[in-house]
Amino acid sequence: MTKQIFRIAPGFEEIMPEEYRELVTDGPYDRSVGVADLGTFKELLEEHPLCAGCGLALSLRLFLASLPAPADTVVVGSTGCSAIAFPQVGLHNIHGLFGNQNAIASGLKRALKLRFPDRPKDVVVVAGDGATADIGLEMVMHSWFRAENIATVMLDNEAYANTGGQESGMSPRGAVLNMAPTGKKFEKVAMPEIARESGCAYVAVTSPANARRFEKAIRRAILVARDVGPTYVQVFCPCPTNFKFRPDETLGVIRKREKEGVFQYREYITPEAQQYLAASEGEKR
Ligand SMILES: Cc1ncc(C[n+]2csc(CCOP(=O)(O)OP(=O)(O)O)c2C)c(N)n1
Repeated sequence: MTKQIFRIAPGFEEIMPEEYRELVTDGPYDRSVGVADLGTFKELLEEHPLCAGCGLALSLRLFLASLPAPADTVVVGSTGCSAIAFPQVGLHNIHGLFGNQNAIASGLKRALKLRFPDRPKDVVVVAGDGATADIGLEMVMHSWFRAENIATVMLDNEAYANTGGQESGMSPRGAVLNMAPTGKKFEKVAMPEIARESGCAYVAVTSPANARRFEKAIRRAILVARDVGPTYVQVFCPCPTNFKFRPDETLGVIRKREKEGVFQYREYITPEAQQYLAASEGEKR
C-alpha cells in the first residue's frame, strides 16, 4: 500500500469531508515527519473522546507522529481507553478482543509478509496495561517466545481505567482506586524484564513527558521488529480521572515519579538489534 490508497477517486473530492481531504493532501503518509514537526502537518488523531489531561491521549498523539511508515502500518488495539480513540485515527487499525491482541497481530504480520514480500509492513500492538500484563499476558508472552516480528506498546495508566478504576498488575503497590479501596498489595509486574527474558530484541520504558525520547523508543521498536525480532515499549501515561489529580498535572506527575526514582526511562537492546539500529539510524528517514 502506498499513499495511492488514500487518494480520493476523481469526481468525489467535493463530497469527501474536509478532514479527509486535508489528510490526503497534508497528512504524514509517505513523508518524513516526526514529533518535532507537530503543528505543521495534518495529524492522524486530532480530536478524541478521552478525558481532559489524559496521559494516554497525549501518548497516542506522539505515537502516531513517531511512526516510521504510517502508510504501511497496521495497529492492533485492545479493549480499553485507547480503543475509544482509535475509530477516529486515520490509520489502518484492528480492534482485538480484550487480551488477544498479540495473537491477532502475529497472524496479521505473517499474512502481510506473504502478501507483500517486497514491502515492509509494520504491525504494532497498542494496548492498555490490563490487556497486556494481566488478561493478555499469555498471548503477549507467547508471541515473544515465537519471535514474531511485531512491536508491542503498552499504554500503562496503572489501572483498568475504562471500566471505572480496578487495580491492574501494573498499578503501583499501595494504589487506591475507585474499585480497589484497600490498596494494591504487590509491586508492578516486571514487564520490561519479562519481555527481555521472553526474547524481545528491544525493550524501552518511556513516557510522553519527553517527546523526543518517546519518539526514539517507538521508532526503534518498530524498526527492530521489522527485521530483527519482537519488541516492547512500556509507556507510563498517568490517568487524572482514576488517580484523581488535576488534568493539568499529568506531566508533573510523571516528572515527580521520575525524580523519586520510581519511574525511570530505560532501554534494553540485544547486540543484534544494536547492530541493526546503528546501520538503519545512519540512514536518513
Ligand atoms: C474478555 C473481556 N474481559 C473483560 C472486559 C471488560 N473490560 C473492558 S475494558 C477493561 C479494562 C481495560 O484496562 P486496560 O487494558 O488497562 O486499559 P485502560 O482502560 O486502562 O486503557 C475491561 C476489564 C472485556 N471487554 N472483555
